[in-house]
Amino acid sequence: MKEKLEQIKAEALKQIETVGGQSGQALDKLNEIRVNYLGKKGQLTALLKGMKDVAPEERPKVGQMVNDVRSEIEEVLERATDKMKALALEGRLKGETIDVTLPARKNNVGHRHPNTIALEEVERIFVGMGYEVVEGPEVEKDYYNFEALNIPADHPAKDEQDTFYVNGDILLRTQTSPVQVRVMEQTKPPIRIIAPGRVFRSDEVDATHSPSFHQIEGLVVDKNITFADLKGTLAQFAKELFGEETKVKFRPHHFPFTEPSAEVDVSCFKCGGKGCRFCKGSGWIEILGCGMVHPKVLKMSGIDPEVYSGFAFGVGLERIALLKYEIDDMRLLYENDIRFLKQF
Ligand code: 2NM
Repeated sequence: MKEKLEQIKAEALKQIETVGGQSGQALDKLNEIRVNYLGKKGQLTALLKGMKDVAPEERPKVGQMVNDVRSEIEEVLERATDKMKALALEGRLKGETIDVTLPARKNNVGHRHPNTIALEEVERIFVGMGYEVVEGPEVEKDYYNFEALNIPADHPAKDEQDTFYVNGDILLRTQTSPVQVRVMEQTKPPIRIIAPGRVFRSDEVDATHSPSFHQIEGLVVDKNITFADLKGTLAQFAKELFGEETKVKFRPHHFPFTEPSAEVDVSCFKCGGKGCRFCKGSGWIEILGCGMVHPKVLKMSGIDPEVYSGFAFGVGLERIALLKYEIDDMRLLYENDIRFLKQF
């Protein structure tokens, strides 16, 4: 019995020792050895079954010997298995070594949207003239969007078809002037602000319309502000935006919140005013609306029109972007087609 045990042990250890080669296969082989010697139908188990032939008083001693051999084989197997696993890991890590000399994968760097480029350009111009940039809520009270701007209940701009209502009193702002009303309520003049932001109108989508677009409105309130200040400011704005040669033309217009009011054209920056396809032959391009803030509007916001006066203007951001980058369809600004956006 004892000799048999020694023989099994020597055999097993030798087999374990000779396992090598490819690590995956080596691990399989080690498992095979485990099953062969230690498994349910293995050689040591078979030996234990032969215990009935051993004299009863010898059994504990023989049992102890079998267990010792089992432990030893187990231990050696475990060490061999660990070693093979370490070898396997080492091999895998070697295979995954990064070649730092390979050229890097090309990185696609994005850039600002043409709307944003145009917005930042307009902001830069007005901040340079001492204006502050202010923002306000896109969901507004009827009061700030219409009433405080002297837009009466029966004004066409209030038509259900043109305005998105949340309820009878709350709506999506149709312009950013409500931001300016809020500033007038809270600030003692002088006020010099621009209010850029998203506005909403219930318009069908086409090349020049969208239910959601962006506006930049300006407001100046102080003592002795005149139409001459408005004219000089917008003339300077046009020069900075479209070039030093740019001229401005003020055409009488009507807005409920300004009096007098005007629409402003700039000389065509493509043809210099001679007339071309870009300006549809007229030499002029319409860019914004403006006027002297209506005394009623100042008064409603707590500013005394006998002491203060002001001018205001509003310009569509998309209109500026379309003109500046010679884009002929506003929808391109919203589709986020990378082939389009890459061009700016
Ligand atoms: C425009 C045209 C003319 C305007 C008026 C005001 C306020 F709040 F002072 F009354 N903000 N913006 C205004 C004036 C806007 O957009 C075409």
